[in-house]
Amino acid sequence: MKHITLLVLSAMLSLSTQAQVIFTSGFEDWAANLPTDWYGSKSNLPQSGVVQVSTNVHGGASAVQLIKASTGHQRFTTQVLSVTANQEYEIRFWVRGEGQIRVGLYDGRPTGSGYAPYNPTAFVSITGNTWQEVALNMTAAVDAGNAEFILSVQSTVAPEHLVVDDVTITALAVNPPTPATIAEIQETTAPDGASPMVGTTVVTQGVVSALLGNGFYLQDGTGPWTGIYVFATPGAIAIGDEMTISGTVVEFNGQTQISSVLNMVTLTSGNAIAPTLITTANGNTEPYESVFVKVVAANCTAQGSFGQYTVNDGSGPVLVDDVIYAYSFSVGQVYNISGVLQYAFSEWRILPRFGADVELVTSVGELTGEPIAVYPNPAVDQVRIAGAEGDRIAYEIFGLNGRLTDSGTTLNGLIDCGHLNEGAYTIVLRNNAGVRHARVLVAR
Ligand SMILES: [Ca+2]
Ligand SMILES: [Ca+2]
Repeated sequence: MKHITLLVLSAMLSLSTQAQVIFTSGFEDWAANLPTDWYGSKSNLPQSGVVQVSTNVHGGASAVQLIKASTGHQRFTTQVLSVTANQEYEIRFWVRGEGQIRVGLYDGRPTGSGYAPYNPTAFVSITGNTWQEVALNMTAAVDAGNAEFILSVQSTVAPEHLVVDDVTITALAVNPPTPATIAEIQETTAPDGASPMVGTTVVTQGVVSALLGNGFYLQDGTGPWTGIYVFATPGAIAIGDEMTISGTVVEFNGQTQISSVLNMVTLTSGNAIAPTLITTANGNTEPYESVFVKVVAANCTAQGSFGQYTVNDGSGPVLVDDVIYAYSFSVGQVYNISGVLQYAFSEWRILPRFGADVELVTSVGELTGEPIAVYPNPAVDQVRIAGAEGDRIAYEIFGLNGRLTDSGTTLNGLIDCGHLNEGAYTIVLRNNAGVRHARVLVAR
C-alpha cells in the first residue's frame, strides 16, 4: 500500500516539472477578418495590418500576414491565457517574409504598465521569404488569468511583409529546488563564510524570527548555523510563522541570503522561537550569522554613533544596533539581550526586535542559566565548581546589587573569593556548552 502511494506521489512530482503546451494556433479559424484565438485587447496593430493568407502557408489552409511597414513596433496578441508567477514560457512559431519580429508578454505585473520588458528578447530580422522557425522565451512575474502573449512587429516590407503560422506556447520544465536545511545551507569552512550551496535553488523551512523592511530572518531550531536571511518583502508574514521557502542561495556583502524567492508558503503561525545562548565573543563569528541569539549578563561598555552600543560579557565585545528596535542602553549597566545576529557593513551586530528582547539586570535573580553546585558553601577564600574540576571556564561574579564584582577564568575548577567581602554572590559561568550560574555565600 505504501509502495503504491509513493509511486503515485513520484508520478505527480515528475508531472509537475515537465513542459506543458498551453496554447497552439495554426491561424485556421477566422471570424470578422480576425483569427479567433488572436487579437486580444492588448493588440494595437490596426486590424488592417492583420490579413488572412491562404497561399504558401506553413500548415493547414491559412496563416496570418502582419503589416507594420514603419519603425516603431506594434503588438499582435493572443486572447487571454493563464500564466504562473516565475514560470518561463517558450513562444515558438514559423515565419517568412521580410521585417522584424519579437515576442512579449502582458501579465498585469506591477511594473511597466503590466508588460514584461522586451529586453533581452531582441527583434529577429526576417529576410528571404523562406519559412523559418523562431523560439523565444518570456517569464511571467505574477499569477494572472488575463495574460496575453505578444508578437511585436515593425519594419515589414511589401509585398509579403511578415507571414506567421503554427504558434506553440509552452510552459517550460522547471528544475525542482534542492531540499536543504538552513544548517546545510549555512555551515561552511570557507574563510569568507560563503555557503557551499551558492547559486543553488533550494527549498528550506524555518520559523520567522525577525522582520526587516525588505527581508526577514528564518530560524530552524537552535545552535550554530541555524539562521538565515531571506531577501524578500515580508508582506503579511509575522514573527513566529513557520514557512517553506524556495529561492536561490547568494552571498551579498559577506552575508548568506536566500534571494530570487520563487515561493513562500506559511505552514503554521504563532510558533515560539528559543534563542541560542552565546557569549558576546561568539557574536562575532560565522556560525551564528543570522541566528536568533541571546547574550547574558553583558556589560554595556560604550555608546557608539548611529544607535550602536558595545556590550561585553567578559569574553569580548560585540555591537548591538537599532536597525529594528531602538533601546537606550546605559554604559556601565548589565543586560540580557536577545536578537538576530546580523552581518552588515563588515560588522557583526545583535538586533533586538522589541522591548522584551532587552532585560536590564538589576538583581542577580534575573540572570539566565541553570544553577550549578559549588562547594564549600559558605566559602572562605576559594570555591570549587562541581563536575568542572579539569575545565577552564570564564566566570563573572555579581554582588546582590547586580553589579559585576570580579571576572576571570577558572583554574582546575577553582575560583578565588578570598578578596571578596562577606556576603551573597552569584557566579555566572560560561563555556561552549552554554551559561550556568551558582549562588555562593562568602563567610569568615
Ligand atoms: Ca495554418
Ligand atoms: Ca555565511
